[in-house]
Amino acid sequence: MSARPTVKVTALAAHTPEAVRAALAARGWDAQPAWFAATGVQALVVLLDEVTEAEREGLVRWGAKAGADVLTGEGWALVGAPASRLAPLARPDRLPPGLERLAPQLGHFLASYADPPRRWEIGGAALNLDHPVLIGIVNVTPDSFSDGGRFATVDRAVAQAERLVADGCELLDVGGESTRPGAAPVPAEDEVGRVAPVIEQLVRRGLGPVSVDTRKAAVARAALAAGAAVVNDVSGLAFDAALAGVVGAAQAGMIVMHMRGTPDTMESLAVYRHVAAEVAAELGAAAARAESGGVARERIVVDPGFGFAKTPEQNFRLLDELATVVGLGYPVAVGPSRKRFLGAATGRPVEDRDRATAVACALAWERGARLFRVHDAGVAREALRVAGATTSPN
Ligand code: PMM
Repeated sequence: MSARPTVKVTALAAHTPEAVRAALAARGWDAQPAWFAATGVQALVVLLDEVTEAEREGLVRWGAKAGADVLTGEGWALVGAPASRLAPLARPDRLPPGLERLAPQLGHFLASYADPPRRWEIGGAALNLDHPVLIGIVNVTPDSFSDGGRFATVDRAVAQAERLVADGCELLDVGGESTRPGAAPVPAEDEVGRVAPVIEQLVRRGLGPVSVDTRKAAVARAALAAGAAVVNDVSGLAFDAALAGVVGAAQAGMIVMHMRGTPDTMESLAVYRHVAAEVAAELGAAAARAESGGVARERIVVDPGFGFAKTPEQNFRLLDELATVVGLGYPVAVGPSRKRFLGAATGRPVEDRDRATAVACALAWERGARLFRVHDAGVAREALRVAGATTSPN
């Protein structure tokens, strides 16, 4: 009797469905069923807050039957299971009795997990998100923290924009107010005077689409009139409640960024028990403010706001746990470019942080970010080309 070959064990990569898809495809499965099966066995962990005692008990009973891990405490439950096991919890017709309140939110999360947004609608156009999208920074502030004053004239701003576009940027973000800690506020008229002539020139020369980095409705209105297609609000609609209405009426795109307080007060507000979960919750609320203010969902991108009301350690936790922000279901932009936390890790001064920026961008791409706001696009583009090449086209 011939000996049987020993059973072979292969550890598949579990951080994306790709390895399971490839294993099934190699064994003759068609592409589509292989992909659906692979996303189904993908392990997910969701944290549910504000659950009642009865819901906790219901979840524990369901978990025991369904083979899901359920950890609970006062008011919360953490559920770990393959996506296919979690799916019934999102379906009102298949939910165990007593767990009805879970369905809408879970359904929303599972739907965007299975089918993430692939396009971002901006003013008059759409950006395709199937590859890393670079947003080039054109600062026209006299005091921006990393390139203060250098592009303060229209000609210089145009020259910088031309370089960024040549290096692959698909959107140019023009800002006229520094948001570094303790920066002096700029009156709206001064901000308009800085950004509007630059935006006009960029659009006229076909360097657009252009975004305006502002917290103020009056500045956004003037920038949109000058041809901007996106408003990038670092305050997440906390500074000027009228901003969403302006963006909505213009049918422009909007970046809603997370921060706490204002540039003056934010450093004292960098206190979190679980930074990624709290940033995602606050950012979700800000995006909901944008939607209820009139900005269509497909026009919204969210940004965790690296460096805004976060310590270096919190920025790194947030970068590692970026999938929590991606789980909100909006496309995610990140702006780690040249920031202090990168200096904390590398010991490099602000003018020598483009390599660190590129690495942070690649890590963020792997965790689901799609848009990258950078001062210098050259190295970031290379890093993102490599990172992008590891991701399957699904
Ligand atoms: N960072 C700064 C300014 N605007 N906007 C978005 N969406 N995300 C950011 O991280 C961000 C931003 C501060 O950096 P800068 O002064 O170098 O532009």
